[in-house]
Amino acid sequence: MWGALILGVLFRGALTQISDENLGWNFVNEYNNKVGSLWNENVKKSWNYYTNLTDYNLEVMTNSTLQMAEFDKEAAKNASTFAHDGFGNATLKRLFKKIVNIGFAATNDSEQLKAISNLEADLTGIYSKGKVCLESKGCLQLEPGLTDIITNSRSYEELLAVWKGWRDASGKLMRTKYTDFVKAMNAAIKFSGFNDTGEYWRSWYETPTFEQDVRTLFEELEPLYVELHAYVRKRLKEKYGKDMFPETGHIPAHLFGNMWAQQWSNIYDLLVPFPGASSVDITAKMKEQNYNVTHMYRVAEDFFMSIGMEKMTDAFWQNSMLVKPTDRDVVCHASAWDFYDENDFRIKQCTSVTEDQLLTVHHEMGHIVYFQNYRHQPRLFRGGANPGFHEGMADIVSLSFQTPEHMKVIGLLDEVPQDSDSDINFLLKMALDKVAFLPFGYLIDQWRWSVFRGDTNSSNYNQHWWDLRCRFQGISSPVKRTEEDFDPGAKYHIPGNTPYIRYFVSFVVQFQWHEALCREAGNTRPLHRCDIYNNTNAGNKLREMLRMGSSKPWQDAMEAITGQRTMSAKPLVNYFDPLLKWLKEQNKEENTGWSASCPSSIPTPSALAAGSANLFISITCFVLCVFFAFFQIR
Ligand code: BJ2
Ligand code: ZN
Repeated sequence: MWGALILGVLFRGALTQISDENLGWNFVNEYNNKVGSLWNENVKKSWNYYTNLTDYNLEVMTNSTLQMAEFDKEAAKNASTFAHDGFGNATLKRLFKKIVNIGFAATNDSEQLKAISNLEADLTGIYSKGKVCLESKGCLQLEPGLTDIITNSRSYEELLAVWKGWRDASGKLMRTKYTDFVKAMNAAIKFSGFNDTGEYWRSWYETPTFEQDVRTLFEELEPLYVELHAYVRKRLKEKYGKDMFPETGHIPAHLFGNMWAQQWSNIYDLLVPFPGASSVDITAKMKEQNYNVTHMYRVAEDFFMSIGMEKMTDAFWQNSMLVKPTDRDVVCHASAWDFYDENDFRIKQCTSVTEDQLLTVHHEMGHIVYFQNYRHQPRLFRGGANPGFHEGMADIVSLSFQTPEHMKVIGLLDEVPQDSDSDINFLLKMALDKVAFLPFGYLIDQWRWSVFRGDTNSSNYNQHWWDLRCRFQGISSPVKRTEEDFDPGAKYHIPGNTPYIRYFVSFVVQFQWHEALCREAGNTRPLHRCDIYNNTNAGNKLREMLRMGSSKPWQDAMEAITGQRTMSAKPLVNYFDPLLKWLKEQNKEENTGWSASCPSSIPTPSALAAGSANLFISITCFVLCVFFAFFQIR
């Protein structure tokens, strides 16, 4: 299938490995040309499934994935006829390395691959079709219905019903399939020489000390999180009553305005440090100004263009799915798609008009801007410098966009406040997203790596999940959990099989980049008030990194933007320094921190306790009545 070039290559390769780099270049060029239409077809078929969850679309997608795996295997075999390890040209060597490392496709058992593809799609389907039926509001999906309630309700019981309902409707149905999924992936990845799937995922970071490096970063950031946690706990106790909180210091997981307690800014109204000072309700402002979905995407596009990035292509506007269709099941979880033809880039999002969603629009468009910037690269290099870089790029704009300065520019704030109380208000709001996320971003793959290693299995999936949630986030389940439940499955990236440590990396590096770009922009304000909007110097600096795609090790990409070659937690710590001082002051009387293990008993809300007491009384009455009636009759 590779034509004369490969035949020649194979013939000579059978005798001795080829060291001629010119032949190597011919090989990778031919690979690049062939892979274009194959990847394009495969992405189209995945898109068709994700935007219309039918069995037929699933079958078409799976067939295409299997076909691609065949191609990968053949290409890897042919590439190994080259002595590529000895190539002098680093780019050529890197391209060969990518052709040879084919991950799961290396398996000799196509049934395994089929199982992986089908299970991933099945699990994603369960997540995306999940519904919770509530007495008061009918049956709701995660987006927008359940999310609306979790975001806006301030009733302990209602939040609890939605929190538990979602876990019953999603994760709980995935247990067996997930166990099979792990088994199939681990079996297949052995053919690529990895001990387990976690080791394979970590290899994308090309850093032998990666696991230790992220641990060190996390530990550097933990003191900041602990202070935020203590402050939030104090305020939530005031709202919901002390007796709702376990003695261990954990916070019940359903009270954060977010289904997974991963980002907490939706409960900012309960936590605002200085109610008299400036703070805006962006969602309310957006509604007041009649924002619609298209306008949200235009606002994001305008930001990227203001720093010198290209506009979205016509294909983007024609092909994207920006609102939730009403006539079919789709995967609502927002995502960005590269079709590898240099023109077709799409976002799939069930967009509603809220502040959270406006940030997600910027996030997904950030991915698209990365795609656009590396589209001139060979297809094998069309990826982030590492997965954390793609996510960092997706979020970088959020640090400028949310400043009061920028809110004023786009008309969502009337006056830019200059007083220190308003500044603390703003920093707390940012911390509720950017600091609260850190332990969550860290722990998801701690759980998955442990599952892939075999240290955690189906007999303790949920136990280990909650051990990590309690230990790192300091949150606990508001209702009893058992191994009947599978709470990891209630978070998209577990059924969707998207590695998660990338987001932890992103939340660290985005502050490094923000600092570097603000320096480039000649910013004189504190880092948290810097807005790079309209600054093409900052944009050019960012582009230097984006253009590289994955053609160089990530350390080179980091150097292009920051001048340093390592990840560092310092810029994030510096950014929040004024808030940390303020939080410490607030927490003077508090016992900060929490027990390493989960609470052994769960406080029960009085209404629910009253509910169960009533039920007990009713049953007792019923039994007594039957008893007396029986004797009466006799
Ligand atoms: C909302 C966002 C992901 C993302 C989607 C789904 C999984 C991968 C992609 C990739 C991008 C790429 C998301 C945002 C921050 C925290 C996290 C969360 N959706 N993905 N194709 N986020 O990263 O955009 O679009 O690399 O090509 O999941 O937990 O919400
Ligand atoms: Zn992303």
